[in-house]
Amino acid sequence: VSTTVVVIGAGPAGMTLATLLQHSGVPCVVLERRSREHVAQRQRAGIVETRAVRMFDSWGLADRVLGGIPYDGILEIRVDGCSHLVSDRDGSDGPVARLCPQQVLVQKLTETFLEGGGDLRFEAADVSLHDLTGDRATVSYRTPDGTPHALACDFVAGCDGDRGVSRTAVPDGVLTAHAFDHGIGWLTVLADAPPPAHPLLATGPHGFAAHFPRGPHASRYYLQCPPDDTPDDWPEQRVWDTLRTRLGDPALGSGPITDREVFRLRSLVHDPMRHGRLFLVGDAAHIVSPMGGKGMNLALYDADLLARAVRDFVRDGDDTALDTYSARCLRRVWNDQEFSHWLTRTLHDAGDADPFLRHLALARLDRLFHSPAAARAFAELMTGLDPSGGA
Ligand code: FAS
Repeated sequence: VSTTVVVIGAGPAGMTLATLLQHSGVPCVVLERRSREHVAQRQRAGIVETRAVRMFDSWGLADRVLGGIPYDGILEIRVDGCSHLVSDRDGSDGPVARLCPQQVLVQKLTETFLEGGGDLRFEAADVSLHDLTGDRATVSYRTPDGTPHALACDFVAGCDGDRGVSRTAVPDGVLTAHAFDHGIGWLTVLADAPPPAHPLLATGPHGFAAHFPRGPHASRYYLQCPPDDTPDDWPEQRVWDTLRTRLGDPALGSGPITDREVFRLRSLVHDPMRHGRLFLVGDAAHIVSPMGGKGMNLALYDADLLARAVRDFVRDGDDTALDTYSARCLRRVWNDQEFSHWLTRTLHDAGDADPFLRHLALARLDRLFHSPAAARAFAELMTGLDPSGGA
């Protein structure tokens, strides 16, 4: 059997790409390892940035695929208990960011794709890629009953995340991995607890904490912790006590904790994001610390570029955008890596770092809170509309 694009992975990258390809009349097949139920409940990101909202809007899909509520653009940064509000409003016209939980976006994209007759195959096992530099590529896999299948295609989109199979199909020495480990651990907690009025980042002598909305009755929290901690080191009472101390809010509401994991803040970029007929999209190509809220939004950016590039090739035989896909994605990836790195370093150094670094970080925040030019630059980075990241 053959198609134009085989999309591996049905997360934000895969389902955005598949829906945009479908919208462009380009045939594709999506192969997802897990079940629909499992993918639908995977809770991670919570903000679709302004640029991504306008991207869906430009495709005429925003109302169909974006749930949640408009984001008022206000971010609260609390330094040593003192609150400062910064805004992502940059004065540009058009729809604004949305507080749309990642699983809501993925569910709506999946519904839209399937309602449009899309070919999405869940529980596809042992996916493997072949002939990526030949005249046509082949993707083989097994259905749950063990039956082997093979799909011939013009392009393979590796949307299978950081631990997927597509990147491993690239011969050694082709990709360069640029990795950075901040040496910082975060405990991330999901709870059915009242969300904050605005996304909140807090830093001070007791360390970093954050509180984000994840729907009308849920919250995601982050707590800086030793990188080698495990969730067992953080029983419920310690979580709430530490959050109340670091957020400077003794009356912080609590609720049942529904997920808890510890991870190291790390960044990773694979270059190039293409090998022959394989195009890497989203986390399969890059990982960024959640601080800047850019991980999922970068996946949406890559998917938009690849959909337009494949459409240009299929419709007009023009492969220019395919040839420049990797360079254009990487320009934004590094721009967002730099923003996330800056924010991660600043908010952690302003807390319990060595005195000189702490003063540097406090000076950066002071500039952000008092200089209109610094606030505007920050707003552009928050919205994703900054021109330095590419169109
Ligand atoms: P995903 O990992 O989401 O999806 C990959 C898909 O491929 C999965 O469905 C997987 O099952 C499938 N797959 C894997 N291997 C396969 C195989 N061999 N065959 C077939 N299918 C396969 N980002 C933000 O922007 N803001 C945040 O606040 C934020 N918070 C986060 C919190 C946590 C705890 C984590 C872990 C991440 C967070 N992120 C955040 C980043 C995250 O949202 C990713 O950027 C986003 O999921 C990337 O989407 P995809 O590239 O589609 O990868």
